Amino acid sequence: MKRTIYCGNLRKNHVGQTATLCGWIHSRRDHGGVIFCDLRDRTGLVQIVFRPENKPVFEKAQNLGNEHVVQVRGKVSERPAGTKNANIATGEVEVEAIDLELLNASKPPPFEISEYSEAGEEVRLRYRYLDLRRPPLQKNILKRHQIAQAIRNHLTKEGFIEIETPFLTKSTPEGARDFLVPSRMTLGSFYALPQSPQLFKQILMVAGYDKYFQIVRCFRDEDLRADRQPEFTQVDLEMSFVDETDVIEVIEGFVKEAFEAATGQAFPGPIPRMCYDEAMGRFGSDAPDLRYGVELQDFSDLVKGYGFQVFAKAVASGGAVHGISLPKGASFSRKETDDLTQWANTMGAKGLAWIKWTAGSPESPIVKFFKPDELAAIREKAKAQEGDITFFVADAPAVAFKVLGLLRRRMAEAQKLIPSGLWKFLWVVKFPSFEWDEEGKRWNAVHHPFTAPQADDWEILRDPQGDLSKVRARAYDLVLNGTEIGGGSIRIHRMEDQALIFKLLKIPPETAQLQFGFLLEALEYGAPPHGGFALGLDRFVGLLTGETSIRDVIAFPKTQKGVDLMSNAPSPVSPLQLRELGIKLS
Ligand code: AMO
Ligand code: AMP
Repeated sequence: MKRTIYCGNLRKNHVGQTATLCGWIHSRRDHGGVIFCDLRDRTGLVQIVFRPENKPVFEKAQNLGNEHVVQVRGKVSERPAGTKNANIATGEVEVEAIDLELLNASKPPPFEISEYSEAGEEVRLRYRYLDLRRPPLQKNILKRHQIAQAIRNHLTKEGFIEIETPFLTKSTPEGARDFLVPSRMTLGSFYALPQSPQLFKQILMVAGYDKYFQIVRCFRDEDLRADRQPEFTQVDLEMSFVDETDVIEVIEGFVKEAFEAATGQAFPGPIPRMCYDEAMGRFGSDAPDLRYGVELQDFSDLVKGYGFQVFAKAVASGGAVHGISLPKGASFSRKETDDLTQWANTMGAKGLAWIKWTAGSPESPIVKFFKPDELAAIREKAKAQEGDITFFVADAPAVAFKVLGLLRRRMAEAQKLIPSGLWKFLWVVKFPSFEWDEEGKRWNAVHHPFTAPQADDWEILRDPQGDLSKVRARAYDLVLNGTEIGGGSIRIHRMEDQALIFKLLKIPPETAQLQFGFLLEALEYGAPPHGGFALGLDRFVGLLTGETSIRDVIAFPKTQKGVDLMSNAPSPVSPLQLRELGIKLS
């Protein structure tokens, strides 16, 4: 190593020593014959002093530009009184340069390498290596390492074995589109990049490696958002001879280690559990944010006999009327409630009714449809105080939950109801196994088709008239502050059970055979009962570092359009490459 110490580690106790530093020129200031440079490496900055008495070195220093790479040997000295800088960790010392070697020059960077960058994300992603020199990103990347390390250490200590699984493989049914890789050696055939190692980890259980884990890249071709990347990382694990409680215990173990490594705070565990139905009913979401109240209420039974036909008819036709009350919402203007109504329409609601509980009588275009005692009953059910507003959606329960769940979140953000510094973990359990796909007129698996149903629900499955919407899965999702950060389940481990699920999902045996025949075959060779989980590492690190986008915790992320602005991937390939793959573009 050319360096003897990192810039950011120099302190008063090094005074008198000679140090060799390597790094980037952060800034240079000429002060009446003395040159001061801030030298930066990944630990921070230190001030270097070049004096004219040391002529050859001083002359070299005159040509230093920002982001030039240098090696400096010098004597550590205490800064004179009045020149100390309390804002930086090395602010009590400086280095009197003895030697200077320019290792490489730099073009002027397109944006300032500093804590706060005004530069837009596009230019930062194009020059990601410069962006990554900035302290906030360095902190995130380092924290990500510490979190991954804590998880790896913990799972290893618990007896888990890290095993790699293939990237060039077959499609995994996690519900997104696959990224395909054409095969040159088998023209016309394609590998699929794995959406997760789901099939392989189950097969590892059949193979007897009963505690598997992997910190692994997954690939999904889906529409991207702040918390979604086309390639992302999971902490993936699988165990044999376990039930939900065993898996959850292991996960809480490594999540605790990671949380404490990242935040230095005590882990707020054990993590409470909530059934899916309760989560939807109270929060309108399967990933509820428990940092604030504002819970949904079910008004269906109350309003079904009242005179307001929109509500009564909705209940009569099998729908429901749900609502939420927002503290101090009575001050909303007509424009604000109109805008919200319009927004609710775009989210799929037929309407958004509201009542303002003002000091006099309640205000709303719909109050005229209710008698005074009915309004009083509604207000009581709504738990509304004077000055609040209650919003109502009358629709199929799924629509009402969705719109009110989104409204709850939108209002909490707008009204600043979310306290900072709170960490609310939650297990959501007993998900429905299946959801009805109106377009395809078929049932789809909510998780993946290998998820076991609750033991009691096999009866419904085996009954040809059984109502599949009632079947509950042995699935569990981990939620942190309203974001789903992971999910898993106990799996089906008997071939005949799996075959029944495929039949109910209308997956023809040929298709099942083609897509995951290898798993089905493996199930016939002594598959043990098993279950597992996958944590979305990017999302978890994003939340722990307080970032709003997971792009800020990934070294080389892609844009919303799936583009790597630095390497320019994806990009066209040469005609020769296409010919070799037997591909013609249309
Ligand atoms: P699931 O599909 O729920 O489960 O994925 C697990 C977790 O991965 C994260 N995640 C993502 N993060 C960033 N970008 C994405 N595009 C993305 N997609 C998912 C989420 C999610 O909770 N094989 C199962 C796990 C199992 O059953 O063991 C699986 O992949 O945080
Ligand atoms: P209308 O009778 O259609 O003029 O509706 C009267 C009020 O009820 C309006 O404020 C609508 O926004 C509201 N409304 C209509 N349909 C629904 C619905 N499905 N859920 C909630 N409110 C609704």
